[in-house]
Amino acid sequence: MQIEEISTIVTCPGRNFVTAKITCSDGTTGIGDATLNGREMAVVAYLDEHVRPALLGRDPRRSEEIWHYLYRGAYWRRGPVTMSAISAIDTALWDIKAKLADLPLYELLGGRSRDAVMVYGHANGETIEDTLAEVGRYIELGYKAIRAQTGVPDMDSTYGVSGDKLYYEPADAAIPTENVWSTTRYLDHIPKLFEAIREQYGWEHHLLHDVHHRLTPIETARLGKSLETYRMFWLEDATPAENQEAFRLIRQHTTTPLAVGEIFNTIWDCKDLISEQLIDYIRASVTHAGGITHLRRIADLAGLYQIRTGCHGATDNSPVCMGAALHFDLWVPNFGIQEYMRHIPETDAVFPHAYTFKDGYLHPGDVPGHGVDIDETLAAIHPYKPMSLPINRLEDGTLWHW
Ligand code: CS2
Ligand code: MG
Repeated sequence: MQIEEISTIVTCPGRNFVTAKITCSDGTTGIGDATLNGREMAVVAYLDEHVRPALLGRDPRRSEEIWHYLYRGAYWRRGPVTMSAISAIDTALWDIKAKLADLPLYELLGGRSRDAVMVYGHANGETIEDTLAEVGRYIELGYKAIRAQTGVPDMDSTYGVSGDKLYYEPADAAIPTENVWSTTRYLDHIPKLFEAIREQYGWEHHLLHDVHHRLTPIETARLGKSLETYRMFWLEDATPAENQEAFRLIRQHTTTPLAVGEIFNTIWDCKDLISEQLIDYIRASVTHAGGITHLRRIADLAGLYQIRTGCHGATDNSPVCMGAALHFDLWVPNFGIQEYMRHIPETDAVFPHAYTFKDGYLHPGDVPGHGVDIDETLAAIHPYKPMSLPINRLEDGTLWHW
């Protein structure tokens, strides 16, 4: 059996997605998500120019060897572009492997460790009142866990707040939109949001919040302490995590659980965070952290230190990522939670899938493979649209973290 063709399908049904499709000599196909928000075409070039020629003719069942062939063979290891390309190929090969076995992907990983996958939705609003209403809507939709984000008085924008409530798409212009940020105003305001949520909705639901890399470690410690009263499920990406040691300082000051890792792309990005138990949830995703093959390794390391998974699942992770992630989530012993930002109907039409939502849980379905397909005819009517993520500045113009 051989890899006969590898194609990259770029489509923009509401937002840009890149899908790697592998076709085998027996006709079996598999797909993987290769979307890197704002840098999509870099991954397309990597796949078309450097991966495809090297893999044609190889045995698709040798997925572990192919992973190392692409990782070590690149010489220039790691990084989001390389690892998104490897992730997409790996996911497609696991999809093929499961189809050849005529089994849902989770069975090949070790079978179910739970009945379904608890997910969290995104409630956001310009004001605390608006966000409270959105939290209520997610509770009505059956969510057990809700991420809450709100605008900050006297700030024109902040992360995670959008006009469109159910779908949040931050890549909003070809040339980066410029946002302005004030840590002081933000730190004064956010505790009021969670006080209001607990006051109005009580303690039955898990509450999450994403700081999106914008604080220093000591500011994170301050925010973590100020939120302890509201029993957060996690505080996410509070400070840039390249400096893994920074989390030692945070840990000295607060018991608020910490989640990090959606922008990580290998185990090396989080080895110290995990082995020193500096975080509580690892957010690495199937799409950006080396596919199923590598994400299993990250999860197994995390499991040694009682750290749980909380895979990234934003709108720029395609339904292919969501489908593969749900098979991973159903299996992984140290599962924590799965992010679930719903895709718009236009996107779902291009990516028919077997996963379903019910009462705050997702289930991947039981069709062979990861259960997601791509309608290439529909995909073709949505041409790529250059879009970038915003940049962020402090009020004095200093470039900050978006
Ligand atoms: C966010 C993402 O969902 C999240 O936790 O951090 O929406 C992130 O902003 C986007 O994936 C960036 O493309
Ligand atoms: Mg995030």
